[in-house]
Amino acid sequence: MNPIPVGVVMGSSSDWDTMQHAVQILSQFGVAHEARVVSAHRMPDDMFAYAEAAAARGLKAIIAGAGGAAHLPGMLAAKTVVPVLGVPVASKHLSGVDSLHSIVQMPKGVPVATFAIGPAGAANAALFAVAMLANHDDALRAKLQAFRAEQTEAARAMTLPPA
Ligand code: RP5
Repeated sequence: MNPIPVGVVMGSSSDWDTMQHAVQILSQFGVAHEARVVSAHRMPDDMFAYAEAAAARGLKAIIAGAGGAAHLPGMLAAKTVVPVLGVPVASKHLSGVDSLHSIVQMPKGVPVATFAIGPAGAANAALFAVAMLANHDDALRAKLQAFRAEQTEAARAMTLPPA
């Protein structure tokens, strides 16, 4: 069986509304993936185990979403050299600015590629993972180019209501 190239993890099932947008993109591009809850604070041993096994399991990218004190992406990155793509989930009280700062402000030497707060960030993290895999997969690159071309055509076809 081929290894799964992309893991999608999140701190809580409450992050799914946001993170499902990453999973939808991966499904759309036919990229095999797994999705699971791996909480940094509530199940830290599982988080370390996931990170420690990631490279040997064949994961090429980990998309990690979390909200509030969003330590999951950074702590995964601390334990694996598999690229971690961080998605700040919008939080109840601070609207995800807390999540963004928690994920983006990594110390020099342990990078997390950080995306926008919310669904756009989740979708873009998945598109970025697709682009990484497409470096070694011509068919996937063609799909990505077609996706971008469709987007361009959709934007060109946009009309505005009369003023
Ligand atoms: C974080 O705490 C999760 O990533 C989630 O965004 C946030 C709230 O979690 P729940 O209390 O909804 O489970 O760890």
